[in-house]
Amino acid sequence: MSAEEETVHYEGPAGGWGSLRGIARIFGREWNSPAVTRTLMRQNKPGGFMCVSCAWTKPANYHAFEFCENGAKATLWELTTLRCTPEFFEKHTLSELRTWKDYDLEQQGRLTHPLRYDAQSDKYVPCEWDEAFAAIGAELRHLDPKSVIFYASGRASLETAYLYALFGRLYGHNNLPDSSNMCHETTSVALKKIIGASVGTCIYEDFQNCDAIFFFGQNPGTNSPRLLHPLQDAAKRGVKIVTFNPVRERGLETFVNPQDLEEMITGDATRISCQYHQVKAGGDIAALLGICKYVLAAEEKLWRESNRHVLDLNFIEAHTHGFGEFANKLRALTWEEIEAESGLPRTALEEAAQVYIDSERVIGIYGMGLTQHVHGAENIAMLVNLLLMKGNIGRDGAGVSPIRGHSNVQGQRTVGISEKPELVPLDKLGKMFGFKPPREKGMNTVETCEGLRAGKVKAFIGLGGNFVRAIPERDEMEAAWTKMRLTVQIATKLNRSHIVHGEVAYLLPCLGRSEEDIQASGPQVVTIEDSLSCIHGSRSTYKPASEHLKSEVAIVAGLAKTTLPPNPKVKWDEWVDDYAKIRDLIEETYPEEFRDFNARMFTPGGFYRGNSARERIWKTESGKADFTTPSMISASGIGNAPGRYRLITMRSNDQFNTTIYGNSDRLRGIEGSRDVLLINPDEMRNAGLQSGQIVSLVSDAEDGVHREVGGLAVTPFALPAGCLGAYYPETNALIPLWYHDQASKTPAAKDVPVRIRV
Ligand SMILES: Nc1nc2c(c(=O)[nH]1)N[C@H]1C(S)=C(S)[C@@H](COP(=O)(O)OP(=O)(O)OC[C@H]3O[C@@H](n4cnc5c(=O)[nH]c(N)nc54)[C@H](O)[C@@H]3O)O[C@H]1N2
Ligand SMILES: Nc1nc2c(c(=O)[nH]1)N[C@H]1C(S)=C(S)[C@@H](COP(=O)(O)OP(=O)(O)OC[C@H]3O[C@@H](n4cnc5c(=O)[nH]c(N)nc54)[C@H](O)[C@@H]3O)O[C@H]1N2
Ligand SMILES: [Mo]
Repeated sequence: MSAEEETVHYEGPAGGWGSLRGIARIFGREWNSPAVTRTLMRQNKPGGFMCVSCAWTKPANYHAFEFCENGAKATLWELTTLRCTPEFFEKHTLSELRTWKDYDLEQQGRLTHPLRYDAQSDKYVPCEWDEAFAAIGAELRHLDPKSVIFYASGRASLETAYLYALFGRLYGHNNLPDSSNMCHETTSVALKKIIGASVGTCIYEDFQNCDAIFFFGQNPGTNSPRLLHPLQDAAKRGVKIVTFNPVRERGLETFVNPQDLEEMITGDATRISCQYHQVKAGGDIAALLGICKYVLAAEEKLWRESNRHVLDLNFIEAHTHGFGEFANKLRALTWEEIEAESGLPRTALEEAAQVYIDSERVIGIYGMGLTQHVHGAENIAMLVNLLLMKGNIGRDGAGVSPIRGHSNVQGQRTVGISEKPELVPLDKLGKMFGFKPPREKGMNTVETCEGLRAGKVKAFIGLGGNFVRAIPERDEMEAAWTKMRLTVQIATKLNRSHIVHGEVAYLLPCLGRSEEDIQASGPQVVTIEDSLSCIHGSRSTYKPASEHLKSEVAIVAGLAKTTLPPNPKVKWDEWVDDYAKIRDLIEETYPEEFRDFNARMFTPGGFYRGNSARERIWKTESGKADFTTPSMISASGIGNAPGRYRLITMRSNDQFNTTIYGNSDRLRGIEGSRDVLLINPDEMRNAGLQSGQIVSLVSDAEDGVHREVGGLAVTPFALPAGCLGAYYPETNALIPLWYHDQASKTPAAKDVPVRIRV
């Protein structure tokens, strides 16, 4: 049997009929209603509503259906007809609900009423909004603001995010962690340090003008399917897409555009990647060092032989810092070291390097495969090193392009949600609202968990998200969570973070972005920022799930009003009545980025907020773009040991983070269960395991802590030697809290040290 036949895999292309069947299987009838169809047709178009799924850009030249399989799933999940009412909570205690699976909790549908935890019955009971706001305000007034966390998941609008951050600072802290602390914080820290801009430098046109794309650790087929459109166009133009990923992801292999009738009928799939390198998890620093080493050798050879250059020496001279040291490192490294750590042969890396040498304009794309590592920042720095060698930043058709996760996660940071006070215009806020903003650094996600452990965190407000499910070290954290005095969750659907709770607990149901939001001045618009730094207005006319829901803006304002003393410059009611006034505040705070905000928010394709690195203005310490010489060759935080594997925690095609839509991971051929352990067939045999055998994973982090996740079915899958795959969030109990990127504290979820226990 060939290795291919032996493993679980999927033969069809990404997209195609499978994607339509994928939607129909989950939503059946629901997806046929005229109101739902109308809403989907307006998704991601100017004047319509912006998808709640991923952050990929919404181009001006949109398709008839500018939504994808997973965007449609996310919208339909929000527009479901199922309701999670007070009657449901009357029937179930929270102790009982804690034994439920994530899927079954969310499957109850949309939350309809504000709820208060009643300790006597161990149930959530309905309450009035005013009662909830008053009680929460009273609790917050009694607590030390420094002991309170205001978490945000990256979905809430710019308007909500701005007010939420303002509320936090008026209250007296910078404790504003965000889902991005588990995601692209590595990007924000690394890019800021080396190119002086914390976000990607590419715009949409770059994808139309590039000659090659180097693609690291991002899975567009599942996580940003609309990115497959420009990738397909690029591949058809002959752009060379060179991919590095331990998993052979279908979306990076072949794609049939479900929007293209002819392709759908003929089944003509486009090949996406021209080279696919199954790098070992944590092996990207080594792989990139190998590529850079070959490029440098090619430069030295060409110069010797014909006095010409491979590198852009003018750019390196005028715009960068640290090249000499980096070049010395490349010369000193041996190919043996590079091959051992990357898991790739020298010839494969040379082949990739040759594409880089031959291409005039190159884009580097990446996702969680680079950011979620102990040396994630060095992963990103190495990709930037490669790009800098030929001046591929700040030029048309070139640049670095991190693919963001949540639909407005980048924007929330832009408008002030940050635990890092130095990134926020505090003086300006102080003047605008007549107060002294707190200067002390706030807690990020990992620090919040450390604070919980130490008993320093007394209250947690969650603006969306599912914190206890998303974080590492789950078992210890869930226990610590219940020691808090107050937990408040603002949410659309029931999840684990609502039923693990503090002494006083409230669950506040909000409108989703796909629903109509009417306030005193009429229907409201909200705005978001996408992965390419374009700002879009979003408006929906869909009838809300319940008449008792409030908008996130109204909930944040409601909480702030009962918590803070009156301040004539802070006009919560006026802002809730008309969100255009909040946009005016955003413009006043960030005049360069948000000029004429209200007038420009429906610009087709969004309006671009600009990027200094794209203009080759380097706001770094050296005043230039920095070459980084990594002191390590592996992104892994812990050495190799016999029996130790690197566990990759993965997303399936049927989930959005902790929201599980179903048990199909179609594009990987895994059906029916998420409780699987993916392993290379040779490795499986070497470990004496059999396909289908049920095993446990135990932590091998050498810190004496027992962490275990059991009930996993061994599944042969084409992974590099030494790597395992299993799903997030089920396996989060295996990630030590201390195991995170050194620069940004992003948990290292893509290389978790484990052993298999039979
Ligand atoms: N449908 C759907 N869409 C989503 C989400 C979702 O859960 N479902 N989540 C949203 C969010 S918040 C985010 S952040 C993004 C996440 O989107 P991605 O960035 O794509 O995140 P992952 O799927 O976790 O992992 C990305 C890829 O990294 C690869 N990988 C793992 N380890 C390594 C490594 O060491 N090196 C390399 N080169 N590759 C590696 C994995 O095989 C995988 O293909 O998607 C967003 N969009
Ligand atoms: N092991 C491992 N752990 C990971 C990751 C990984 O790859 N591996 N990925 C990390 C990443 S990239 C991220 S971003 C985090 C995700 O962490 P979070 O962002 O905290 O989690 P989500 O699962 O996206 O949150 C889902 C919940 O959000 C609520 N919700 C949905 N829509 C709305 C809305 O419009 N408003 C409000 N207020 N609430 C809403 C619903 O109640 C839903 O249950 O997980 C991280 N954790
Ligand atoms: Mo994310």
